[in-house]
Amino acid sequence: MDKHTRLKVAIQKSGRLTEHSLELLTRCGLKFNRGKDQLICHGENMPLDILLVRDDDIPDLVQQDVADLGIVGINVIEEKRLAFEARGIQPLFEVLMRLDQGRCRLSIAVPDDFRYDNPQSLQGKRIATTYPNILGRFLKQHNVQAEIVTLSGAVEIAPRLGRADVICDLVSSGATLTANHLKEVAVILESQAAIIRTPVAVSPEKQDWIHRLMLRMDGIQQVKESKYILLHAPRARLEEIKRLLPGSESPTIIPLEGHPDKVVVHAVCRENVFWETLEGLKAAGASSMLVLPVEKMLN
Ligand code: PRT
Ligand code: ZN
Repeated sequence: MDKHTRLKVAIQKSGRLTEHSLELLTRCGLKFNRGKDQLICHGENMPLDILLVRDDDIPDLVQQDVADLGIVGINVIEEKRLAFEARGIQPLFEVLMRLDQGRCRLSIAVPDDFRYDNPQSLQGKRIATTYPNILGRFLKQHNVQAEIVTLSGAVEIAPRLGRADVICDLVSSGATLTANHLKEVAVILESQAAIIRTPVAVSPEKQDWIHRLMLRMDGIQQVKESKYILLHAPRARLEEIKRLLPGSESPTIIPLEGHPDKVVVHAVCRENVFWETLEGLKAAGASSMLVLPVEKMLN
């Protein structure tokens, strides 16, 4: 009975995506108690439980219908998808939404003194990676024959140990590469966290909760930078003022009691509002400006 009514969401137990994933669920309104070393967190106010697992296991859990949803990097999703396809298994997970967290790229990096002009420079080389399938696809697309050395970690030290000539690894700031005398030469996949779900039909109760969660998450992503701005504007310069409002679609215009030449403008700006913007608005005749953070948005 429970399996058909309570949503199971798999997230990373401990790592770069853990805090973001828990924060996202909290902002969706979920209350839960996270005990130490707990593998399942019971949602107290929603029919939703969190499974805390290794990130690499998340696509498999969704594939096996143990979890209905998962939050995991596109890098892991793509690698798993290609691995399943290579084994003739149809991947049963699809990306519902990309999230604004966990951004990184899967790149080819070479020792500082290695001359790289284009993918052909990799011909005949040994490439160390934990992403053999994504790398294999890249090499195939560029018609390059190279040896893929699959490692489970510490890829960046493989060239120094003589295990490989170059590497293919995740990069965010680039500091790890620099520290290991490597340089990034080609990006083969742009990644960020995403929500995956099983395309297998779920019960109507679960489907309803998935839909509600997606709308809430979409709202959370939208309000991240958004600001609510209120100001008084001379009616004659309204068009100019509207143009100056960053990323706002259709502001609400209200007459200002006792001032026929003025209006009140309410707008949601999808981008941050900086002092320079306010100064520009002031120069265009706006006054009594108020900028507020937006907490929730539902479209
Ligand atoms: O234990 P578990 O298997 O769950 O964790 P994990 O060690 O496999 O994953 P974790 O926590 O390191 O990363 C989880 C996810 O975060 C990854 O799958 C990516 O989607 C995303 N992510 C974002 C990153 C990075 N940025 C990142 N920089 N994952 C790993 N790195 C590593 C990279 O491998 C390299 O060693 O950080 C190093 C490079 O960082 P810079 O900043 O020096 O370039
Ligand atoms: Zn992992």
